Amino acid sequence: MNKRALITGITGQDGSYLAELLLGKGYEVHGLIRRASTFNTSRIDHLYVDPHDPSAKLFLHYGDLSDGARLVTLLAEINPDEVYNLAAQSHVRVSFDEPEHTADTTGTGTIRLLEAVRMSGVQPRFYQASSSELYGATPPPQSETTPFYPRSPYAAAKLYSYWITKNYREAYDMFAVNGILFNHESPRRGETFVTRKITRAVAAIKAGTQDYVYMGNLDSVRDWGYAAEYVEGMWRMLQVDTPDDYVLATGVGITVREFLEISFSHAGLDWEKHVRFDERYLRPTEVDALIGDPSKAHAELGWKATVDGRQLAKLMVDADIEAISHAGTPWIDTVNLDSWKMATA
Ligand code: NDP
Ligand code: GDR
Repeated sequence: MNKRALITGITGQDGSYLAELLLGKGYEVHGLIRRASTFNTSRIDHLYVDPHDPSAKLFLHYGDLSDGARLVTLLAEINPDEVYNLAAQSHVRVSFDEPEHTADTTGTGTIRLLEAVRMSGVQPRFYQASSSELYGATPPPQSETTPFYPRSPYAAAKLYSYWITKNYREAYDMFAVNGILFNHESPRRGETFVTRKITRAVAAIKAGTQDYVYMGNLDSVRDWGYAAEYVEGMWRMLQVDTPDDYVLATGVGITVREFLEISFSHAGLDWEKHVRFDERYLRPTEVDALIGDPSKAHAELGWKATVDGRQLAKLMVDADIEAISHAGTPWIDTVNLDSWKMATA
């Protein structure tokens, strides 16, 4: 029998890569999607097969992490072997504007899902999308033993989710793990996160449809990796014998300024001519530097990132330039990672 997985947040960046990975491994994949007035499935449309087709392996279900009863009935109906909780209000800056909503989705949503697992009587392995934002003000390098110091409503909500996942592991003997993932990006990254904002702007400026991009703090340091590699790490965390928490990171940190420089120069542009400051992109409390130590994941899961922030900037610029040239969206990555690495080695 093939395994069955439920992914919350399947329409997001990570959800789409994880769905691809699991379908490729022969899983039956179920995804929770929110009802919206417009279609919100563009990242997974290429995976969709009409459910009437006997070959269909991907099934989508309406639901929301704010609706606990729905989660119970859905879990009972699907009876998954693995649950990946990726859904969240995931934007740090937005969490200062919508702190209560962020707490409800990114924090309380996790306990609703964990309780739904218990109440429905199913026994899946459970993955919680924890974040390097938990470290906040604690300086790098950050590992599984580094103390947390959240600096935003988003990070505080994720802190609750981290601890409640750990508590359910200890209290109810659940196979529940936290993946503490450092920033990971891709051509499918949401357009308002800094990397994608930059690479889309580079493509538009290069195409002559935009002159400037307005940015906030350029001094912060992030450890940017490639999302397609990180979902493999998530899956590996659920395949081990004993549940535990793991950092996934590249171990390489660069500033937003350096990501700008690399992205613009890759397209033959001078970033200083096109970047302007707008204070609206500043955060009331900033996270200055995140650089992960992924040695535990390497030793115990055999997982290692091969693409760092410098390579990622070029990969994402290439994809956005390619997408703009045919007025498309790069949901289906136009860049094959292996051929890209060979071409730029
Ligand atoms: P995205 O913002 O791309 O995707 C978030 C997903 O959550 C979307 O599918 C969204 O649905 C869904 N969602 C939001 N609110 C709800 C809700 N109330 N009920 C059900 N679904 C909801 O995030 P990423 O893919 O980048 O990240 C995945 C997870 O990993 C998130 O929890 C994020 O916080 C966490 N994380 C991400 C990191 C990164 O660098 N990408 C690093 C560390 C942690 P819709 O499409 O309808 O909006
Ligand atoms: P982050 O990602 O907050 O690290 O959270 P984001 O890309 O939003 O910001 C990274 C850094 O860039 C600075 N910055 C700007 N950020 C945005 N979005 N827009 C700007 O114009 C801009 N200018 C400068 C920010 O101040 C910040 O220092 C992401 C999310 O995916 C979380 O869900 C996840 O948990 C963490 O990564 C790990």
